Formats: sequence, structure tokens, C-alpha cells
Amino acid sequence: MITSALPYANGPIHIGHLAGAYLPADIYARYMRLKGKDVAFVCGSDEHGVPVTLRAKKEGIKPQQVVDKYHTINKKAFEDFGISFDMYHRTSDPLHHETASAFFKHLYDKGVFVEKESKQYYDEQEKQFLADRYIVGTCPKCGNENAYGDQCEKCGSTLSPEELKNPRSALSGNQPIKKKTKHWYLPLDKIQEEWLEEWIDSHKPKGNKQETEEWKTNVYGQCKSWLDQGLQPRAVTRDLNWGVPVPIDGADGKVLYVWFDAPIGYISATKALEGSEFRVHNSEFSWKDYWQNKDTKLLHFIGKDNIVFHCLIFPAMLKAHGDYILPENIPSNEFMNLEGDKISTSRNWAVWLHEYLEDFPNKEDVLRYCLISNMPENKDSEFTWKDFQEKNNSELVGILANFINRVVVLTHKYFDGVVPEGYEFNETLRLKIEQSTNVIDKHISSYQFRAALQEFMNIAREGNKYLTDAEPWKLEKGDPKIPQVLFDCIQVCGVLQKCMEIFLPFTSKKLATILKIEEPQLQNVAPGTQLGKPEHLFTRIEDKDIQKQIDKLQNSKKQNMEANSSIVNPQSEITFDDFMKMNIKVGTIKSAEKHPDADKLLKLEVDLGSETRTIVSGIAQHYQPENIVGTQVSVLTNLAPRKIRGIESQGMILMAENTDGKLAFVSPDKTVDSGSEIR
Ligand code: B3M
Ligand code: ZN
Repeated sequence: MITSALPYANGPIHIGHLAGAYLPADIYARYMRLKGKDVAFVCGSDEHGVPVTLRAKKEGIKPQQVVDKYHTINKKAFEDFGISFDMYHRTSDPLHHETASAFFKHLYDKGVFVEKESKQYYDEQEKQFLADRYIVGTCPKCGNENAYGDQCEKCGSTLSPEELKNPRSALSGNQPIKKKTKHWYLPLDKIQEEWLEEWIDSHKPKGNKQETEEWKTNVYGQCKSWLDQGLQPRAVTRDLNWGVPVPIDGADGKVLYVWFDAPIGYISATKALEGSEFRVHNSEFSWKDYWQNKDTKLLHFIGKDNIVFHCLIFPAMLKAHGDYILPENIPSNEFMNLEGDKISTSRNWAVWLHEYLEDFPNKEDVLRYCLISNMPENKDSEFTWKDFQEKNNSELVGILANFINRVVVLTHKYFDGVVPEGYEFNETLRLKIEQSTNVIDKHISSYQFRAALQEFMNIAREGNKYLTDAEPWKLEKGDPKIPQVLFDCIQVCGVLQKCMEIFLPFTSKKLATILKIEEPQLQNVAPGTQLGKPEHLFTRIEDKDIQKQIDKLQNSKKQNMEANSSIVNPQSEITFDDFMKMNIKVGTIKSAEKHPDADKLLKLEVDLGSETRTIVSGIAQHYQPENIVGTQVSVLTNLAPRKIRGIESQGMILMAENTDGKLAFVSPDKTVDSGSEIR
């Protein structure tokens, strides 16, 4: 049973997601299927949670519209990229609501939860409790000023809103108040003592080299650091209206915490396989064979920011339920960075999968190859477009495609494309290739995909060397060495085709057509086979192709700089000195008129005592000019003057914006002298 972390359906998939949780799982699933294992590989959209509702609010649409959009985009992008899920489900599906509710109810009826009334952060203006990403503040562990109420993305810590320093509402930016509410808690403290700590300890990596099935040191290390601090009871319900409603009395207006319902999404996705074309040859399929059968190996592929949820919280839920197996391994990857910077959705600093597929048609395997060869298996790694071009041109074209093309061209040249008959695979070469496939097996079985891919390329290097050493093109026509060498090289191509099923599925299909290999089979290319026409399986990528991508990223960076320079994060803390840089005074409006060519602007003459200033202000849709003459207003007087639609504005009138978007002047409560300082 193989799962990949359910991506939030609030944005597209990028290369960091692929290198973290999807490509490793896909390689492993493909490989296990080739070995004849009974594999169920599931994923789906994580559609609840605050990330979705925040995106909906930002775009002024409903959460369901957000998830419908990104579920569709992501599902198609994964398919087009060859991620071979048996099921890509979604947590807004009724089957998931049913499964997650039943799971919660089962734990509730068993008395697992602790019911507790507490005071939670509440945004009075938005009339909303502030859970998870609705509240931001400074991470107590690493100082990140934009940590969320449930998790710090920078250091991966799981947090509770109370732990945040300077908490503020992500909705209004206001300081939240505390308000009473009731929630149900998973007693992780008790569970830690009962069995969880012991279970984690049982996965302590033995030596320093990665043995099969051992947990990665960084995974074990993160779990231990949380256990050492002592796990705290964790609320598994929320005061939100988007999610799986809490299925018990007295829980109106509450939903399951997204990190309680999402991992159960793996189970509902497996259930959804019933009735699908999955396992057509095994009509007695039952999802319980994959979740409640102790002979099943359960694996979760994730990124490092999801370790605590998959190694501690979800196993605690599964064990508390009583009918489920626990994960055998959680081979979490670190992060992939892009051109020297962290990948960021909000800063649009990413290579989006659906855009890559549009910009580089029929080059899915080039990106697969690049991401696998650079996979952040034990430490963060880097993607650069230069490296992408280099790997394609010198390895995929220069080694792999070149070898295969030479073999097929020579077979056509000497034998009209027919695989020579009556020859045995050269024993020395066969043993070398067999050795490599055993090394690939060992690497994949211990989740070392970069090393496995390198070993795959060594097979192609071995083939190139064998062909070049033999130099059949220099031999006399009819020399018996020629058919022997080409027969051997064709068998190497057969092994390469098989391995490509795992890493480079699109190229594997092309090569299978050339070698007339109908379906995944273990034997080699049969003598007498009529090979298809030679084809360049990979073609060069030119500078101009990647320059376009580099320019696109530079453009993103420029836009971010501009965006950041104009608005400092309004919630970020400033010093008193920062405030003192602003010179704000009371001004009295002496005259007002509509801006000649901008219907949203008024041109004002404002009396500041010692001087009169011309100020252009975007209030024409809120005030009639004749009604505001004589009004006293607050003016930021030392703002650099700037031309607005042809008129130089010498300052800014401060306005209060109501939640419904209406504007109001910020005026002194009694008449004061024009030019009075505001401090
Ligand atoms: N939706 C992914 C994230 O934290 C989260 C994974 C859920 S897996 C059950 O980015
Ligand atoms: Zn942190």
C-alpha cells in the first residue's frame, strides 16, 4: 500500500512537490509492480483546511470552486507526467466524508478523545475563530515571523496558536481576542507513554548506511525531537465551516481538523478503487486487504514538513482505531530549491508542472530524469535550468539515446534490422548487466532513487564501451563478430527498456516499439525480431529554450521586488524610529474638484498652516467635491511627491477603509489649527 502526500487543492503542483513526494513513490510503485507485487498506489486532493479557504477569500470565490479548479489541474498534470496512481481521489468527495466521519465516530465511541473547553483566538472583526493558517505569528522555535497556528513551514515544527509570539489574524491583521469554545483532543501525551515512543524507537536506524526498510535518520531524528519535548494533546476539531462536519451532538459549526481528515483520505482513496478498473483480474478486491491485513506493507511518501503527521499523529489514530496496520516506512524527502532560492508559491518562484508540460512537449522524461538525479533524499538539493540542459544533452542524448540509436542503425545496416539468430548473450557482459540490475534493486528497495538511476545509466555506459571496444564498423563485412556484438548490444537495450519502465516510462514505450517488446516481460529481445526504425529518443535542448525559463523566473523576482518595495508586510513589526520617519499633519481642504481624466480621483488644495499643498486622492467614488471643502484631514506630508495622471501630488490623505470597502477621513474630533502635528 503506497501513498503520496495529498497536495492541497489551492494551487498547482511544482517540481518541489514532484521531487519530494510523488516521483519517489512512483518509481517505487512501478518497480514493485514489475517485481510482480500486489500494489495499490493512491493519492488525491487535500481539499479542506484553511489554505483553501484563504485562497477562496483572496479570489472572492467559494472554496468548492477553488478545489474544483486545482483538483482538475493537478489530476491531469500528474497523469500527463506519468505518475502512476491507481487512484487520485479527493477529500471533498462524499465517500471521504463518510470514511472520515466513521473513523472519528469510532474513536469517539471508544472514548479515545478528551473533550475540553478552552479559550481560542477569535477575530472580532471577522467573527471567526482563528485556527491553523487563520492565525500567523512568530515561531517560538526558529523566529519565522510568518509561522502558522498549526505549523511552521520554515523549521517544520508543529505548533498550537498559543505558542505563537505576537499572534495576529491572517484575515484582518488584527490582534485576536480569546473566546471560549469546545474541542476534542487526541491524547498524544498518553499515547506517547503507552506505545508510540517505543514504536518510534523500534525504527531507530542502526548504522550510518541506509539499510533496506530502515527509517531515514532525518525522519527518526525529527520524531525523537518531538518525543523528547513531550507530545501534547492535539485538537482534532475546528470552529470552521469548510471541512468534514464533526459527526456527534454538540458539535454544530465544527469540522474535523484538516490533518485529522486528510490522512484518512488515503483510506477513502483505496475504497474508491472498488468498482474501478483496478485489479480487474482480482474481482474479490477489498480495500481492507491493503489497510487491515498485517501482511500488507504500508508506505507513506512525503516531504519533511509532513513527518510529524505521518509518523506520530496518523499512526496514533490508526492504532487507536484498532483495525488498522501501521506504516512500515515513511521515506520522507528533504526540499528541492530552485536557482538558489526556496521554491515559493506565493512569490511565484517555482517551475509549475502544467507549465513545464506546455513549454517542453514530449519531454516528460527529461524532467523526470533531472528530478530523480537531483532528488533531495537526505539533504536539500537544487534545480537549475543549466543543469537540466546539461543532463539532457550530455547524459540522455550523449550516452543513453546515442547508444540505443547506434545499435539500431547498425542492426539495420548489417542485418536489415533483424536481430541475429543463433547467438547467446556474451556471458561477461551479461553478468555485468545482471550485477547492475541487482544494484538497482538494492537501491530502490532502500529508497535510494538517485543511486538507482546512476546504476541504470551505468548499464548504458557499459553498452557504449562494449560497442566502441568492438568497433564492428571496422570489421570486414561477414565477420562473425559483428552479429555477436550487435546481438549482445540489443540485449542491453532490452534491459534498458525494462529499467526505463521505472524511471522514464514515456521513453520506455518508444523503445518497446522499436524493440518490438509488447509488454513488460523479463526475457530479452528475441532473435529474429524485426526491429523498428531507429529514432532519437532524446534531442538536444538549446540555450534559447532554457533562457526563456530563466527570464520567466527573473521576471517573477522583479515583480516580487516591486510588490515588496511598495507594501511592506502590513502586519510586520516596525520600530518607534520607523514611525518617527513619517511626518503627519492636520490639513484643511480649501478646494476640491474632479480630476480632469480619472474618474476615481479628486484634486484637492489642502491648507497645512504654513503652506497649501496640491494633493491627488482616490476618493472621487466616495465623496462629492463640494461636500468636503472645510473638512480637516490627516495628511502624510513627507511622502515623496509623484505625478498622478499628469498632476503632481505633494502628500497623501490618510483614509480608514471599512470592512465593506467604504472610506472615511481620519479627522481630529475638534477643530485644530491647520498644520497641527499628528504623533
Ligand atoms: N496537504 C500537504 C502539505 O502540507 C498536505 C498533505 C496531506 S497528506 C495526508 O503541503
Ligand atoms: Zn519555525
